[in-house]
Amino acid sequence: MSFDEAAKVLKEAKKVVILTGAGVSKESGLDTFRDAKGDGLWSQYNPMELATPQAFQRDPDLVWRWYNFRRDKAFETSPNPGHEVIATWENKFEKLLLVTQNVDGLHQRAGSKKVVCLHGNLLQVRCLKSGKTLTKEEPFESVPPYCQCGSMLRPDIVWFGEALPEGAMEKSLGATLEADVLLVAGTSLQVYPAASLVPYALQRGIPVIEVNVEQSDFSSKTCFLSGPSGEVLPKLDSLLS
Ligand code: BV8
Repeated sequence: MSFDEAAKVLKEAKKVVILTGAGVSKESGLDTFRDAKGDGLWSQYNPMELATPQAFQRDPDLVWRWYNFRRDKAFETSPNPGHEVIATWENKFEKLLLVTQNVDGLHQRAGSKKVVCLHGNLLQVRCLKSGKTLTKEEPFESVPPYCQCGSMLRPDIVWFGEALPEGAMEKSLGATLEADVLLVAGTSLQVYPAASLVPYALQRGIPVIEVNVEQSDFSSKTCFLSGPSGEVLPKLDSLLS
């Protein structure tokens, strides 16, 4: 399928589900997850090992320094045209649900309201004792931070081996089942169960438009639009008006 064919599918669509990953934040200057090591200090750590409850248990200071580094990066960046187009599409389609794997909060800052955050949010923390979540949109002076109750706070992030927020996948799969099209942008589709939205849509014959700078395991079955999402999504949008 080409750009024009993808635009035709979107033009005829009433219900749209969008799944995004770290690639849509790349043009805002944030590293993608697999290269979220940043430079210098973090180059010797593997994000796949730091984003686990075991790492936090073993060395909460180290894990907190990594998340604080990523929080600070997220504060310094702004949404890019890819985030902005997705936000405007909430008013373009009869029904649109954004399902994101990203934790940087950039979709919300771009104006997206109907968002399922599958993996949590860097701007939220959770009390280890009570489980209460707090939004913390300014940098921490020191980490690990502590709750007023005296217990340590953890990032309100879904780590590998942890369950996704209750109902998040059910809501995402339910919307995909009803969708006329699933658009996937900026994700390697390597993390589950998030990536399962794609085979779920394909099995039901729902068209899947994929926006990425490199192919994924599913690209032979999707409508693959090659290019950075910050350029491809505005181009698609211009074909819809
Ligand atoms: C769970 C928070 C069960 C942390 C993250 C099958 C079913 C279920 C689970 C599994 C399964 N198989 C394996 C598992 C276990 C595991 C898993 O998926 N492992 C993988 C590595 C195989 N899954 C889990 O552990 C999940 N939990 O299943 O729990 C359970 C049930 C009940 C009770 C207990 C347990 C939890 C997974 C969540 C992990 N947390 N994030 C943090 O961020 O610090 S996932 C992490 O990876 C990020 O959220 C990231 O978003 C996500 C996915 O990566 P991508 O977003 O795709 O980013 P990536 O870097 O990989 O790729 C970037 C892409 O962008 C590339 O394709 C690139 O080409 C593209 N790109 C670059 N530039 C651009 C671009 N595209 C467009 N434009 C550009 N400019």
